[in-house]
Amino acid sequence: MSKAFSRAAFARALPLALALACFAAPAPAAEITIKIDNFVFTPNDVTIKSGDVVTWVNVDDIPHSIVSKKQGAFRSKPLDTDDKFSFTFTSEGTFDYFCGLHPHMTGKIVVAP
Ligand SMILES: [Cu+2]
Repeated sequence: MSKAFSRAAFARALPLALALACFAAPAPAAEITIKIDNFVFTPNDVTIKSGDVVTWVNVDDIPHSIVSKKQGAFRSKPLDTDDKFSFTFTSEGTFDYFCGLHPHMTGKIVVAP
């Protein structure tokens, strides 16, 4: 392959490479919904990516809350029926949480790179 040919091929391929690079850009943040019903967080154990948003929705007929075991990571106020609480996870790791009103209710968010 001559230098001239490869340069021309490179020039032709460049727009395609740029287009692919755009597709390779970080995916938009996903939004994950966790339902609270009958004293259970569903899904209970979720793996997400850094930047994703988790929204808890209380569809139970009594109040619940979301409290991170890791002090201060996140904490909702008590959620009445149909109330929501959202948190954007920006650091990797495992975040165990529980209901502040019923501590036996637990769940886990794993934030992968
Ligand atoms: Cu609760």
